[in-house]
Amino acid sequence: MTTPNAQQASSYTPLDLEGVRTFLATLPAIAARLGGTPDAWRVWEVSDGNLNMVFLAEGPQGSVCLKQSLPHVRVDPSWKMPLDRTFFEAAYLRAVFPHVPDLTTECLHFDAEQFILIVPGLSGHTVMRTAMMAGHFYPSVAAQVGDFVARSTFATSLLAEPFERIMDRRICFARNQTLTRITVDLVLTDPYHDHPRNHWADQQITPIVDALRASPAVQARSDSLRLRFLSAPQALLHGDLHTGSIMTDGTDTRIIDGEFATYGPIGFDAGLFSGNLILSLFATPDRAGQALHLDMIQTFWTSFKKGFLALWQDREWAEDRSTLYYATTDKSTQNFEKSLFIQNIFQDTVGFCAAEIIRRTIGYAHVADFSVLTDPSLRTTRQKAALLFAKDCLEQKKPLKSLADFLELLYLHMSAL
Ligand code: SR1
Ligand code: MG
Repeated sequence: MTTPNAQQASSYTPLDLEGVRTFLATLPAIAARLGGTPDAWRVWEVSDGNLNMVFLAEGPQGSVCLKQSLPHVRVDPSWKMPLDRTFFEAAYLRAVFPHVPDLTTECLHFDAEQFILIVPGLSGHTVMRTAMMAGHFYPSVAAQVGDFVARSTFATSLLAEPFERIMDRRICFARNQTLTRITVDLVLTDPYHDHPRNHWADQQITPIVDALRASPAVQARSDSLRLRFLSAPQALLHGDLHTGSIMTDGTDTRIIDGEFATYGPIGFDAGLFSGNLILSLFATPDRAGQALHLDMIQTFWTSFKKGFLALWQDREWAEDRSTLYYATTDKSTQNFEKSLFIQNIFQDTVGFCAAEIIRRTIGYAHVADFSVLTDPSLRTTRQKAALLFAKDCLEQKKPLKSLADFLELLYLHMSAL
């Protein structure tokens, strides 16, 4: 796929409901998937995220989801933005779908003039965050997301492919600079400084914000996470793997919304997902629900690690060994190198998890999870606890070397609730 020049899309028009119907009718394969005649299709808007317009269309035979970029942030029209994000989402789906066909959606069509992406509709699925806010917690979904991160990142890393293919893909995704800038600013920079985009719900949170900003260890770690995000192109990342980017019916789970895709450290995807599980944990009123979250965090990491190492092992057994970067035949050296690699991903995961918790509580884009707590003082207590946990993760006064260390720290912060 050639990167489009978004500024040259002169015929671009944002679609309304009737425009969606007309557009879909011009695409024979999509019209056949929906079945019947266009006037019989039900078309409705389901835009939910911060950036784009999203529509569903349903016909007698099936459904599709149509996503169109706007020339600005959907929730803030004064924040202008180029249109090319749906191009990168389409490119992401084309790169990873062959490796995770059961865990994401296929790109059925991309229109480079209108910046429209079409994927199959997911009827019967609910956004994972919405499901969790309604009290449905799924360890099986956590295992599936771990598997998704393992398969999508391994397949697009130097461990799986010749460097020439990786470099070509990096060239493509290196152009996703608008959304990479959002991540660098909103996730990894703004919360650690005074910035007009930051906000938080209650003044009682302010002393923790001040403490975060006054902590040399937090400042140093956030600086190194920013550098790591931009300078460790280990694999093609989803780039925004929060629980709003996951749809599930409890059995079938699909990761959507890969518009932030870029090459980066694998722990970024793992960290964002873990961070969102932990935000949901702190927003969960009861101990039983919290315990299920601990299961999900553990299950996610275990599934990721097991899946990643299994793929690595399979790769070593493959006949073509010419692109193996860890090709020593000495088993114990190999195992040592692999454990170091996973340990590095774990350290990144802890750091990006903490960064996600912090930015979703005091940055520009918050999570809805805490709105289930109707008592404002309980909501503040829980948000403060989440922030203090994240602060400890960044400071690591006691090193977090393993999942057990990480869970022990989490447990400590939960027991204070
Ligand atoms: C202006 S975009 C704000 C946030 O929404 C997206 O989903 C990403 O998480 C981004 O950081
Ligand atoms: Mg999104």
